[in-house]
Amino acid sequence: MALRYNRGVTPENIQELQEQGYTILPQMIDPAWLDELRAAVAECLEREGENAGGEFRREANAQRLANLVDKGETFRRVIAHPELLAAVALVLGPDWKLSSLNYRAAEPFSDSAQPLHCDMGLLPDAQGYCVFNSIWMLDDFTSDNGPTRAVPGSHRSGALPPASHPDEKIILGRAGDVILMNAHCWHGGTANRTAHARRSLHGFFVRGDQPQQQYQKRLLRPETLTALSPDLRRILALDDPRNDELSATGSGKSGFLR
Ligand SMILES: O=C(O)CCC(=O)C(=O)O
Repeated sequence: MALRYNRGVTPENIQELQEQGYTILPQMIDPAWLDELRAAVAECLEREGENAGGEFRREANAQRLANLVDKGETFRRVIAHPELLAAVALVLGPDWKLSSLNYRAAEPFSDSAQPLHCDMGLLPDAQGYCVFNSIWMLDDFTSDNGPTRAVPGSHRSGALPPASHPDEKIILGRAGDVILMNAHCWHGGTANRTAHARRSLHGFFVRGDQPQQQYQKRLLRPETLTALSPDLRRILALDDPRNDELSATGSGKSGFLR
């Protein structure tokens, strides 16, 4: 496959996001950062063992880690990426915040029971779209290792999806690419038929009037909080009383995990 380099959010990306509901930004993660992210994920999985993902939910046939903002500067670079944030604002408008930063891998030789879903089970409302996700590929997404699937244009259907759909398409890419998605677009995981985990990070954002999936203010340790820049504090809605009210009781909602 020819090498492609990230050139920012192009007019084609914007058109795909608007019409299809998702687009790919190639090579947002450079090789050194990719190595760092993979190593940081491996370290968290090792350290957390069977508690991994416990700040949120566990999922059969998938490895999960939650609350990654608290687990290293290398992860925090994901949620502050300017091109990502430009795309978030394009879909959600000016009033947005991080909802959660998680890791998910389709386990080797596993079926995914993950149905098509809209994130947090939310539909657009009178104010427009309220959920946006980004899937950061830590491995190539190939036709047989559990790539993400999505139904193009479904973000405009105004409905929640059936578990699967004849028009669903798999989304392929190279390690380092990022899928930007209007998360009302029906999407989900697929089976991994290879011997290797298919790893990814999910940087998930919501409109300001929605609760965070993981209430960042409560989850971040004091030593993390003191290391945050003003921009990161804003991205995480740490100084936003409306977010405290919305998120303190914890939405903890998933589009499909109960
Ligand atoms: O990892 C994937 O391919 C998609 C997973 C997903 O949509 C989710 O966990 O909400």
